[in-house]
Amino acid sequence: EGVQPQEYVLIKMEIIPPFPSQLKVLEGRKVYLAAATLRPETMYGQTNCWVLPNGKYGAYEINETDVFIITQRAALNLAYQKLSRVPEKPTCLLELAGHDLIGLSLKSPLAFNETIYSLPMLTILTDKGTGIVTSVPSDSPDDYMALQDLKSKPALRSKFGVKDEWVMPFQVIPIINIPEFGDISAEKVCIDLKIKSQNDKDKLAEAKRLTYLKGFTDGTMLVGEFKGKKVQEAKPLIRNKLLETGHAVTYSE
Ligand code: A2H
Repeated sequence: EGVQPQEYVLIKMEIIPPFPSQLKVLEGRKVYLAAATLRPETMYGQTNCWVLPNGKYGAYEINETDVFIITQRAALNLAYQKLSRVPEKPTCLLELAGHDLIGLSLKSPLAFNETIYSLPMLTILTDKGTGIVTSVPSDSPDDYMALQDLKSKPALRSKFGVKDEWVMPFQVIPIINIPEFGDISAEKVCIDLKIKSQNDKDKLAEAKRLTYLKGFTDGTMLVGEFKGKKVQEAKPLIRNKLLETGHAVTYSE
């Protein structure tokens, strides 16, 4: 972990009822997969959510109405940031494995896709964020490669019980132009660097380094309410809008 605290935006990805059997005890509540992001301005381009199949998660009461599915570690941190029903104490309604979360139907704020699905990503770290990641393959090399892996490898889909219709209809959506990399920067950089899979750690680190700073300094929004504005300008506006409308909360660690 860095010396500076990192402030994330937690995107509330709502589980659309009816809930599957392993989540039935939560039925009737507002239940969200809460995804930690540093790029709230990219939420238009969400194609799916990522969970770690072997990760441990829980359904935690955030207030009288909302339940977040996140790691225990994140729930404890949130409890000390005034985001728990009982002050400074996470209350877990249900323990879950990442496997239990694959294939949930979700509605996520700003996403052009009305319904998206939770899918397995093998490189999620359990000691960062909430252990839940939203996927924006146009602008995140990790997301682009993990989605490519699922699309191109039927054996990987079947290993995790992933149905074709949770993956195959979802195309990469151009949302930000970066002069050097075009309208789908993650795809361009992954192809240029000849990245083979989500496990190609060193090359992915280089791809992220190349796109991350440039996206912020040189990017222009192609879509949404702030279309035509620089990412630098749009980012805080979109962040604040997500927070004010109750579609997201902030989280530091
Ligand atoms: B970002 P940093 Cl479009 N394990 O959100 C692995 N990755 C995680 C994670 C975890 N436990 N928690 C969050 N993340 C991802 C969007 C995005 C992100 C775009 C482009 C780049 C990007 C959509 N995914 O991050 O190590 C989340 O993905 C590039 C760094 O704290 C989060 O933001 O700097 C980012 O990593 C946080 O990474």
